Amino acid sequence: MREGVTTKRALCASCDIACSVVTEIKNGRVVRVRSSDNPIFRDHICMKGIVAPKGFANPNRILHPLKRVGERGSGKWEQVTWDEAMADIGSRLQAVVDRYGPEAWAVSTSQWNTSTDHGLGRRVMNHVGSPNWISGVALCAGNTAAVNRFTYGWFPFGDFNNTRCIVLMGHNPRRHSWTPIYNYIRSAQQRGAKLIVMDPRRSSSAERADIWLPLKVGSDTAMMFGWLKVIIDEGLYDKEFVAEWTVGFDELRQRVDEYPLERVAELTGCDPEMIASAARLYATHGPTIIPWTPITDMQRNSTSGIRLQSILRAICGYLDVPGGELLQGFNPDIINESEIEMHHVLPEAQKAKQLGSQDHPAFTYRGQSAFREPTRRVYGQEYANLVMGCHMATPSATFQAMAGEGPYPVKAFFFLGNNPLLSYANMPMILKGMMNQELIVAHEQFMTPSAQLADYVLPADSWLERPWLHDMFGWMSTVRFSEKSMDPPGDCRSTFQFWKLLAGALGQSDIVPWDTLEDFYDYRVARTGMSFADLVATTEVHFAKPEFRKYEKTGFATPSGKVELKSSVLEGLGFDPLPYFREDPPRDDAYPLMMFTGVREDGFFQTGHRHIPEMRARHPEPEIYLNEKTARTAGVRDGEWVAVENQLGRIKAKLAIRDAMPDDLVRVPHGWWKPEMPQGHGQLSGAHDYADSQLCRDDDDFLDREQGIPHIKGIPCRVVSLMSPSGDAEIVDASLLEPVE
Ligand SMILES: Nc1nc2c(c(=O)[nH]1)N[C@H]1C(S)=C(S)[C@@H](COP(=O)(O)OP(=O)(O)OC[C@H]3O[C@@H](n4cnc5c(=O)[nH]c(N)nc54)[C@H](O)[C@@H]3O)O[C@H]1N2
Ligand SMILES: Nc1nc2c(c(=O)[nH]1)N[C@H]1C(S)=C(S)[C@@H](COP(=O)(O)OP(=O)(O)OC[C@H]3O[C@@H](n4cnc5c(=O)[nH]c(N)nc54)[C@H](O)[C@@H]3O)O[C@H]1N2
Ligand code: SF4
Ligand SMILES: [Mo]
Repeated sequence: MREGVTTKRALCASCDIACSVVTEIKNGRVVRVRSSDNPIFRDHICMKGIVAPKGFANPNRILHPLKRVGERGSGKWEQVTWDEAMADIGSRLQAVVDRYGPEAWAVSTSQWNTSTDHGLGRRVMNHVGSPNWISGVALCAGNTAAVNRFTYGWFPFGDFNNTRCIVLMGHNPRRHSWTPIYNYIRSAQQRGAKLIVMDPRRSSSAERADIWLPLKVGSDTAMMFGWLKVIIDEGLYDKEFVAEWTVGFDELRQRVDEYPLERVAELTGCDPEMIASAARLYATHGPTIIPWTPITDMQRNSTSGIRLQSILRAICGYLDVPGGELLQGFNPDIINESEIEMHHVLPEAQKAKQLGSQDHPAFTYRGQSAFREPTRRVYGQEYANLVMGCHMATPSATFQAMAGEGPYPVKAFFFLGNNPLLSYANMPMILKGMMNQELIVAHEQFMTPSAQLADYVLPADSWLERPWLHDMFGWMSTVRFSEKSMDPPGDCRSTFQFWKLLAGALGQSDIVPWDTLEDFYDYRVARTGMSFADLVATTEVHFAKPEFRKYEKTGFATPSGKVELKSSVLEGLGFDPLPYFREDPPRDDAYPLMMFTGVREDGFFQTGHRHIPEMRARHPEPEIYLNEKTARTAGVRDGEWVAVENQLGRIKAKLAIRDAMPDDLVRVPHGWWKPEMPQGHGQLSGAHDYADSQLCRDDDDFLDREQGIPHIKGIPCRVVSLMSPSGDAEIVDASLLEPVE
């Protein structure tokens, strides 16, 4: 160890996968982040984790509370204290609640960025009386968790260590993208496990796959119907499990019969023989896992797609078996976040007002209420807010209400660790909604385009600067611990402190009665008989005792206690109880190409990290991908600036020719803005030029019916040349590092 350097064990929260890392500290500051010494976690680290000390020490970091002094979005701020800010925020929020009702307050967060929220935001909202909480998890894992419950009551996590086959539906973990999952897949393959990949693009996972199905963008749900057709027709499912533990098999079979392989081949553009081989491999080479994929979280057929994944897992006998899909339940030794949220205090009449719940109820209180009783029966409590996704308002409906388009006004909007303008669909509507607010509060580390529109921007701490008790989003029953490595700079404070201060400012200090985050953690871990300080110092992971086929004792947490292939809950909500496939709406000749947003960039997490020179060097500009033939037809050339346009909006990007792209498909990068560009309404640091949310539609043809989430994997568009370059400043030397993909 170098002189004067001490170390701490931490969990990286620079993305949402929480790698175990070691921080090296000198003179009270973290100088290096490296991979954990524990062999279980070694090599779970990526460039974003490594660059964290530099990223958080960047001069752009917001260090003090800022209060807007000019017009909204004028970029004029004055520095205030937390006390001054919170007193004013408390009274202005109270005024909104008094005038319009508590439902006029909406909050948007994402779990990982605000890792010390722990359900306290919901707890405060539930006491105030607002159901209108939204999150990026509506497009990413939270919604999958909610939809998985329809079939078997919980959200399984794949047993990567023992599985014999892995199916990636679009999902493409890489060395610098969800590194632990990438490492698990690589080591499973080294053990001999098979890999099946569905991806329209020849991704790096597709290249390593035993079977690659190059399906049409957005057609995953049709593909799974094809698999089921083969598996059911050829009798490759677990007949005993189906007979004993499922309901609705005959109806499912009838629905599946509507999808003969020729039809599936047409809908997906894949060879029927290949579809059949993949299905046979899935069913016969088990236990197989279909790890959660965000790709089916963001499609028109998302609910059916996620349901079909659940159905495949169940009928092939992979639920809760070693090497299969583990239904872990809560860790019994800690107070879980669903308990902290206290959903029972929010009156039913307020729950019923949750935005979006009438038209698209799947993950709202209304859609999930049928699971309260079964969840109590199996998991011992009524509310299981897995991955925070099981009691959300619908984002699009929330922004419409904010914009004054009914059903009632929303007039105060808070966002924590979230960049709403860029992180949902239909940025024009989000912008309209934000400009129509009486109070906007942001808890942020950086002046994002969204924060630029706030009344208050409150400075957030980072994962280096706080301890963390990570309960794996309530999804798995492991609990992990992170030490605080250094003090936060300036006036930066944790999300825990944010909610504590807000509860105080609303005159309701008793809602968050703990003085410090550590006190709160002591309360949460009391059942272990240890303090948080002891646990964090001695324990890397706290496991619940592993048990398999727990359903044999408890049944499944569905109304029937069985796996519901035909969902009684969806039927009760007035939806088709069986999965189905909605085809693309008729095309407009003016938009001959299809786009998707995604292919995550190594150096950034979502909309963040654009301020870090080392990361920007890898991706100085937003890039769209086309193959050579499509570029030629569109009349655009490699390296030139182009516009991508559709009925909703337009973005600019540089064109990169990639032969891994299929014909007529455009990859649009997610979440682009440039911190170095002018702030404020008008430019929003380049968000108006580059943000993909301007192309992500949320009209009915582009919304999943049950959940109301947008279809961002397959949007018609066109690509046109921009004759004059945008004049954007060159950022840094792009040759510093070679791109990986
Ligand atoms: N470095 C880095 N790592 C990250 C992130 C980051 O921002 N940066 N973000 C993290 C987060 S929050 C997430 S959700 C994940 C996302 O990570 P992934 O799930 O890997 O998602 P993407 O990289 O967007 O795209 C994966 C693949 O989906 C394919 N694809 C596009 N449309 C479709 C479709 O309709 N069907 C199918 N089957 N495939 C399709 C694309 O061609 C691409 O190869 O990455 C995580 N990891
Ligand atoms: N249009 C469109 N929308 C999408 C997607 C898409 O591809 N296209 N992808 C979806 C996916 S997969 C996801 S995961 C979501 C993600 O949605 P978000 O969670 O909103 O995404 P981020 O870009 O990570 O925004 C997080 C903000 O949190 C700040 N932050 C980071 N750490 C902390 C912290 O410790 N405390 C606080 N208070 N703030 C912090 C960062 O500076 C950043 O500005 O977006 C979804 N939305
Ligand atoms: S993959 Fe990278 S950014 Fe994500 S937790 Fe691990 S080290 Fe941090
Ligand atoms: Mo995500």
